[in-house]
Amino acid sequence: MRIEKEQIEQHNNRLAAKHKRAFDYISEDISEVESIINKLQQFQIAIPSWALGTGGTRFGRFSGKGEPGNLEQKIEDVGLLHALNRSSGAISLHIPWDIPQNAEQIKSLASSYGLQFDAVNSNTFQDQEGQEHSYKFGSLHHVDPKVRKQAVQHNIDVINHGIALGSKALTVWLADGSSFPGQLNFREAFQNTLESLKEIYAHLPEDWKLFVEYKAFEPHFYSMTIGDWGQSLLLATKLGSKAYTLVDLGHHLPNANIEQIVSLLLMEGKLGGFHFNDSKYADDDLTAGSIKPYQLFLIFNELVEGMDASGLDHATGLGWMIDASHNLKDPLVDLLQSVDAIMIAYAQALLVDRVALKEAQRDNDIVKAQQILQDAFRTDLRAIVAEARLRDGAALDPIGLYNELSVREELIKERGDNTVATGL
Ligand code: PSV
Ligand code: MN
Ligand code: MN
Repeated sequence: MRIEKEQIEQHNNRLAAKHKRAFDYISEDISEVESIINKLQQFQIAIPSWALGTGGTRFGRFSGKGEPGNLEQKIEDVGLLHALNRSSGAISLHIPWDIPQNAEQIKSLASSYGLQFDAVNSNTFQDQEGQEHSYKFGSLHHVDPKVRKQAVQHNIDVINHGIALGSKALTVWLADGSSFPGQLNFREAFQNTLESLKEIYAHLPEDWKLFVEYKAFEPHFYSMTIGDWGQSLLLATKLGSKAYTLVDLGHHLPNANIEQIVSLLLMEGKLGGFHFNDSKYADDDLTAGSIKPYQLFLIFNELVEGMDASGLDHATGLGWMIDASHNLKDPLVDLLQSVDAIMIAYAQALLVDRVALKEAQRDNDIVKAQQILQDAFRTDLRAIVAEARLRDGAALDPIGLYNELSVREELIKERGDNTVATGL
C-alpha cells in the first residue's frame, strides 16, 4: 500500500482552517518560529525494523494482524510512516532477521519511499539455526575464543550487508553478562570484549561509526559486561575516533540523570546516537514521551545546547532512532506517536532562551532558571510541529489520516490475519 499525495492534500485541506488558527496564535509570540520549523523539517528519526510487529513479554505474545512478514513489507511500513509524517526517512535493520537477498533491489525499493538505511544491528544474543557455537554464555566476551571469533565474524558480515545498502554505522548491543557472583571474571570479560570489538572496528569503512550500546541489566541480573555509559565510553575511547557511545533511554537504573550523561558524552565528542523510548521501571520500551515527557524535553535541552556548543548539525550530527516494542497498540500508530513526541520535545528545546538561562545560571538564580525551562516545556508547540509537516507534504494529523485511510485494514487485506514479524 502507498499513500498518495492527493489523499494527504485532501486531508490537509479539511484541517487547514483549524490548523491556521492554532498556528497563527502560537506564532505571534515566538520570534524564531521560522528557524524552529526549518530545523524540524530537517530532523529525521530512524525506525527499527523490529518495532513494526507486535512485541511480546516473557509471558506471551498477542499477534497483531497485517504485520510485515518480510523485509520488503517492513520497508513498505516505514514508507507509510514517512508519507504520513515526513520525519521517518530511514530504517534500521537487524541481521539476521532482515537479510537483504538482493541489496540493489532493496535499496531501490527503499528509495522509492524516500528512505535511507540507518545503522545496521548485529545479533549475538540469540542462537541461529545451524550456528556452530552457542551464545548461551555470551558472545564477544566469551571465555572460549572460538565463540568470540564466530561473533566477530557475524559483526563483520553485518557491516558488509550495511555497506551494500548504504548504511553508515554498526550498532552493537550485547546481552553478555552474568547472573551470579563468581560466574565471570569482570576484567577478563571486559578485555575479551575490547579485543573482539577491536577486530570488528578494523573492518569499519572510513566513513562509518561504531555505536557501543550499554544496558544496566537484563537478560543478566548480576552484571552486564557493557552495563553503563562509563563502560561504553571506556570501550569507545580505547577503540578510536570512529567509536561512540549509544544511549538507549530505557537502559539505565531507575532515576538515572540521563540528561547529565548526554551532556558529558557530548562534551567529550563521544555521544554517537540515541534509541528513544520511555519507561516507568526498566527497559519497558514504551512510546517515547508517554511516561516522562519532561525528561525527554530536558534531554533535548542538553542535546541542543551541547550540539550547538560543539558545532554539530542537529539533523546529521548524531544517529536518531526509536527503539520501542508495542504489545498492546498497533505498532505503526505507536511509532507515529513516538515520532510526534520526539518532535515536540525537540521544538520545545529549541525554544529555550539560552542567553537568559546562562545569565540565570551565572547569577545563581535558580527560580529564573527553572522558569525558563518550564516556560518552554509548557508552551504548546503542536501547531508548529504540524506546520513543519504541512510544509513537507506530510499530514497535519498523521494518526487521523492513518485511521481515515483504514491503513491497518488495507494491510490485513494484503497480508492476512496471522502474520508474524521477526523481532523482539
Ligand atoms: C534489548 O534491550 C534491545 O532493546 C537493545 O536496546 C537493542 O538496541 C535492541 O534490543 C535491538 O537489538
Ligand atoms: Mn536499544
Ligand atoms: Mn532495550
